[in-house]
Amino acid sequence: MKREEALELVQKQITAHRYQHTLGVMETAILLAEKYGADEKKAELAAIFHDYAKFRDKEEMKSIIVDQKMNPELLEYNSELWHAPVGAYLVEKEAGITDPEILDAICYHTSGRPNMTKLEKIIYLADYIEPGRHFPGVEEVREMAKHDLNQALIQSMKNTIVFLLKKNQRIFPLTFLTYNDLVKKED
Ligand code: DGI
Ligand code: FE
Ligand code: FE
Repeated sequence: MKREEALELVQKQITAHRYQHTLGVMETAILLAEKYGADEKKAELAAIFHDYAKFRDKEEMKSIIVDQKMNPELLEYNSELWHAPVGAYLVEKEAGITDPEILDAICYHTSGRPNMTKLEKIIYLADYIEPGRHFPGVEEVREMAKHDLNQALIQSMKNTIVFLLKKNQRIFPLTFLTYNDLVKKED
């Protein structure tokens, strides 16, 4: 699918602010793919569609999680986590994207997962460091991303976990599993 067609489909689903974020993730993901040797076209499409389901009704997302037999544990955690796996499902169903690498990058863009592919890492990181992001610690991760994809990813996950802890939010187990997997590989 061409960039313009994908952007048009996504623009109908999300707010103007989220669309600007999406453009930032797209640019960043392409740069990271170029730098770290991943498929730039797949990075572009995964980035464009990564937040496709961000504004879907919670009840609709819940039904999809149940009906499609996704991890039921999702329902016990923050509904902010749902748009990633639900997005992967809807992007296939509604936008006709069938490439499993792209769909997995969308599915795991919020939690990550153990044994992430390069494309999955790139989408996770691009989502975190795109130019429109301004939270504490993001500049450090941007610097790391210039040299080491895994170190940058570990730092962004650390920041996210600490951020959630400070808000007294529970951490989705897959987030911890991802973090542990990445750190283990750096030993
Ligand atoms: O959709 P975005 O805002 O671009 O970013 P995202 O998909 O990475 O994250 C969406 C939200 O999910 C964000 O507010 C943080 C939250 N989140 C990420 N990991 C976890 C989490 N929430 C819980 N409870 N547990 C997690 O492990
Ligand atoms: Fe997201
Ligand atoms: Fe995002």
